[in-house]
Amino acid sequence: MATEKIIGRVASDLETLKQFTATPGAGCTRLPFTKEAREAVNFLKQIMEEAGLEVREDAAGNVIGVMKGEDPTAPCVMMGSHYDSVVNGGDFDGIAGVICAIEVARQLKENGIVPKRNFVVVGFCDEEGMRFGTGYFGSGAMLGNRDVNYCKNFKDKDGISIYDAMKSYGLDPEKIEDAKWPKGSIGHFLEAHIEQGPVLDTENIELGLVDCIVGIQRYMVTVHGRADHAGTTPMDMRLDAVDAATKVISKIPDWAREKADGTVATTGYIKTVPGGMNIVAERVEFTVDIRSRSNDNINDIAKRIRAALDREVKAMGGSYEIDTKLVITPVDLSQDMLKIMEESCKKHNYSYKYMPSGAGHDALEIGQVLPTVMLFVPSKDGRSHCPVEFTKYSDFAKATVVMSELAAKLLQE
Ligand code: HGY
Ligand code: MN
Ligand code: MN
Repeated sequence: MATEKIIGRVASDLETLKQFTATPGAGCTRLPFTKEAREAVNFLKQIMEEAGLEVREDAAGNVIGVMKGEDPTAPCVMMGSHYDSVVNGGDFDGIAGVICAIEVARQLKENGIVPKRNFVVVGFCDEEGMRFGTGYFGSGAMLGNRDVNYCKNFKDKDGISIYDAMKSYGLDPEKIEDAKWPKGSIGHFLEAHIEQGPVLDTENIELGLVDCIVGIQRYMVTVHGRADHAGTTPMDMRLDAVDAATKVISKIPDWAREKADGTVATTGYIKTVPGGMNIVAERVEFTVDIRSRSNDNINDIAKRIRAALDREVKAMGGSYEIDTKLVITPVDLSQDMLKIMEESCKKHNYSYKYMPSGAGHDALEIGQVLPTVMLFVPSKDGRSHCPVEFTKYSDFAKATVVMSELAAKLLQE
């Protein structure tokens, strides 16, 4: 039962965490390896300790709290989400899932559950990939998918690499592989998250049982032309990077719409250099984010983008390169765990529906290799990745009741 006590604890924790943003009054900006990340991690450590967990920070910047089970060597049950955010984002994306995990630990203790295996709460670092254009850094490191070269390879808009950002944050990037967990040490992964879309709110449904997560491919494309005078250079003498790039960019949404199955594609970032209104651009940088439940659809759109770049950039007389930032396939989540949560919803008379996730999550990375499940709570008006992102604290409380029953079952098997 989602009591006032549970609602009060979730509200208090999230109200405190709202303060740790680089853009107060303009949403949550909590990028990895920054002052705001450090403040949030310190607070998470404090409330994890207060919940009786053994707390540590790993080599990737993940914050981990362990409720010891009778057999600590058995595969653990892990629950968590990410503590970083996008720029000018909302106060609930990711971080609310970390709080839900801590709240589940509190309820397991209050309900006198004696776990046979460890219950591990995790706040992941840099799920969004907002600063370095990547994604799933903390959860990827936990699975052994991040190394020193990866840390050196990706840089933020100021040219600071993950490697250097980690060092200035107090981590040793040379030790990134220490964040890896031994194969078989994690038995199940659970993640509570805001839906970030309109379905639950529109249909007035309390909880979303997520049965699959879309695959994602992300690219940074740079088209090289030639800087020239915007007035004196005849049109047939220009190497106009914007002309070529926009002929490609403008086709991408239609290629997604043609799939007519929920496939989406977005160009969220475009930059012209040097960026003068009376200068023919020397180069254009733009991102592509393609998502679908069908990996073939994602590959097809990526292929069409390459073919269009070949055609348009060749016609312009310039060149281009594509920097691959993220390639991850769609994932089906655990039907067994979903069924257990469905029974809890029925028991507590919470309305629910099975649904896909159009957003990527740490569960997308982790679900590639082990039994994983997600539970959504409604996003008001479907808005997310913006300051108006909102979910009622009572919705999070309901999710913690359902997930603590799932966790209790798994921990006593
Ligand atoms: O981009 C996403 O889908 C997630 O919010 N990281
Ligand atoms: Mn997000
Ligand atoms: Mn998220």
